[in-house]
Amino acid sequence: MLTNEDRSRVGAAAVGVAALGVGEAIAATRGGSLIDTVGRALIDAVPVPVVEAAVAMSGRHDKVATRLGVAAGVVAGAVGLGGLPERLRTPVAVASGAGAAVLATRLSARSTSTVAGAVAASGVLAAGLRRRPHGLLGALGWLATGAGMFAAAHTLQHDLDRKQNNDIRRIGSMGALGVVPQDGLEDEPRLSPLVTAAHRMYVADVNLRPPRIDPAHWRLSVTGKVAHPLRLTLHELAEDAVEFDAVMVCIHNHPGAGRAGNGRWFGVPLSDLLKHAIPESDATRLVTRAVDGYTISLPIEPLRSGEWPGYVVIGMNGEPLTPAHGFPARVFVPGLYGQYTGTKWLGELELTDDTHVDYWPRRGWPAGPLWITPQARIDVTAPGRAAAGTTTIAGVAWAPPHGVAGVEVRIDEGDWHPADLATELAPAAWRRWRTAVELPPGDHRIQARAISRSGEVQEGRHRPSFPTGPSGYHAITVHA
Ligand SMILES: Nc1nc2c(c(=O)[nH]1)N[C@H]1C(S)=C(S)[C@@H](COP(=O)(O)O)O[C@H]1N2
Ligand SMILES: [Mo]
Repeated sequence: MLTNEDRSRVGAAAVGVAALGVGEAIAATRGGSLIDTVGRALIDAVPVPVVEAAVAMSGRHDKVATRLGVAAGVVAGAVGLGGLPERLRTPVAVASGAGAAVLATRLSARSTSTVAGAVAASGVLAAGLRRRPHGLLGALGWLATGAGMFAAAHTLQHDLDRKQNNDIRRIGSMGALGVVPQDGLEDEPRLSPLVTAAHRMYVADVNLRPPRIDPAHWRLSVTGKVAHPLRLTLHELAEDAVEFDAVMVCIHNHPGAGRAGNGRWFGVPLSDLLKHAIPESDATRLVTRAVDGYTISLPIEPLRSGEWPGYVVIGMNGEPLTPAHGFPARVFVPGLYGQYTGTKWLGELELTDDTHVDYWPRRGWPAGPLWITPQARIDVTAPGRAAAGTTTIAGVAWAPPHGVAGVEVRIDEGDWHPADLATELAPAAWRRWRTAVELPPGDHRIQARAISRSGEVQEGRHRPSFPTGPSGYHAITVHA
């Protein structure tokens, strides 16, 4: 049997669901989201060890996990609110709504609708919790309201996404993927493709949903310490863009994981843009700033000289960037880890001095930039059961920007044996490899390591991602 206390808790939780649903629906009318705004505030506020643990635990589903966490937090908050003396409930509900509204103005690109959503949600919360207890039937009514509102929010967001995708489709091609690149290992179907399709590419960022950017109004501005500020359209950038092949790797990619992908990118060399803008003599940092204010900065000198070939990228695999991967533009310096390479959803390149501090260093990461270390991943054979005798082992390896000079494989901590390397697409791209090993019956541990053309051998000692990047070998266990 439910006690009265239980009933009132269930009722308060249901009011919490309804309040969040109403807020979410109102925010969605112009593409905002209350849950995502609070989620982003959470991501920005929790200490780095908590972020690291969450990334490790939730992997590819980190965004879903964050949203569920926010929703659970709001519902728990509503239950807590319901337990307060009556005279405190309204002020606390209003205060939490005001807090969310302030966050929205600071963090959300669509702040007006998100602020309206926060106000509406706190109103529903205050009204719903004015009295208690609620009967179970009443709770069902609040829950149904919440569900309907979430459905409405989903439909609104979906329509806006469809409009954005249509805008992107109308742009047409970005680069010429006439021929599909080949490296000679096309007969190994279980191996990762040589070029990662955009929809198969990992997604890593602090936004719970990508900012929606209208390409007709978007401009890239080059500002700050320059003699000749620039304002460029997507079309103007496309006229000066070139294609290049390179692997993008997240610093959270521990050996064997999937936070890496190889693309054929289309972009304007940063050295060209800098030449046109004419940096002033005291300009030392290039700040890449996303439309939502997120920044990653890079030293100007090696970019200007071309020592680090960096690009403003506007296309991937012959098409415009997808929203998840930074449409309409991102900065990419092959060889640097994703969180140091430049921002997605680029709005501005600002030339400044070394007083600028970026998002990640403010949160405890080294100022960087940090370079990707050589890594080999085993894709074939899958962990588990393998036939005894000759078994194919194959995978991908990278060591940007110098390139992969060798991949070696060993069984049960035995001697390292070189694998065959596929044709290299580009030094900064990933390189596929394959070998055949003899497996006696029993359990075996198979490991691989990469060696870069600069002589760097993949480090075998395990190291976590924080603070300078992961190390260790990918290992799979098979039963032959
Ligand atoms: N604006 C913006 N750009 C960003 C990030 C971000 O959070 N916001 N994350 C960076 C990180 S940590 C990585 S690994 C790469 C990931 O790019 P992808 O999602 O296209 O794979 O984007 C980088 N650029
Ligand atoms: Mo990352």
